[in-house]
Amino acid sequence: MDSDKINKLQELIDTSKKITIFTGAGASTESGIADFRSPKTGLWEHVNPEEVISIGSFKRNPELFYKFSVDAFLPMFNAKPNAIHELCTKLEQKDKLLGVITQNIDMLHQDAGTKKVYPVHGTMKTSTCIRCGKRFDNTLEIIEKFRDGDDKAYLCPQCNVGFIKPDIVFFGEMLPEYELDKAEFASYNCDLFISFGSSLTVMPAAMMPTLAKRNGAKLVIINLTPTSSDDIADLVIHEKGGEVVSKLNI
Ligand code: CNA
Repeated sequence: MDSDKINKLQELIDTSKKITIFTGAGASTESGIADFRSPKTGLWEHVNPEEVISIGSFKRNPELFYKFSVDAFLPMFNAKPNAIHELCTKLEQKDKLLGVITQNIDMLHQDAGTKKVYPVHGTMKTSTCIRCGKRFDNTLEIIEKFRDGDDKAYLCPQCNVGFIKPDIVFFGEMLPEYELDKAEFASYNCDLFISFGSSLTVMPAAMMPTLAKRNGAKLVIINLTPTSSDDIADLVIHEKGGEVVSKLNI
């Protein structure tokens, strides 16, 4: 690992007062959760999530989504936070964290104890009936029941006709307004913006680093592979995020 880059990152963190961290699926791979786009292990190697995780397809055929969920999302429920999630909590305790914007739906930031987390793509932990709006706090149980052969596990027990959908943003749905507002505020008002493990292709990921940069923040991108925002960053590190964090002194 390039020690000059680590030293520069350390200095940027030490001299910044309002840090915004952005995390994508690559921030959770070191917790054992596959991302979408990594070659071989990425979930897009086998299916096209834009089809399986689309609201139109879910309304027609929820089974497709639940079949995908057994492999793709069940591992999330046993995962533990890693060094990246812990870094966010430490920065918050030192009063240096403006917020964590996350595309992740695994709740690992909240599990690590960070409070100012804006999950712009929602969470897998809870679900809602798309017909009558009944809330469920047991997505894990529903997916497990489906895995174990109950092929109507996703049918709402309250209205008996609606499908139970995890509270994540599907392709074709709007992003949650409150989280998006907070995420934009945290991007506009930070003095340092660090992105961990995102290909920065999906909205709003593609836009947040630019917002931060435009308002004078320093921009750091830590991602195994090149991203679409590397060219505007002050520091780019193509390494595993958790390994980078383990070299820091926070
Ligand atoms: P992505 O498009 O899958 O990209 C992830 C990026 O992370 C890739 O460019 C990888 O090279 C990189 N990467 C993988 N491992 C590491 C690592 N250890 N350190 C640094 N970089 C790494 O993921 P995005 O978040 O950009 O895409 C957005 C989707 C994926 C969102 O809608 C998420 O909700 C969705 N997703 C979330 C999870 C989760 O909650 N953990 C898992 C899978 C997919």
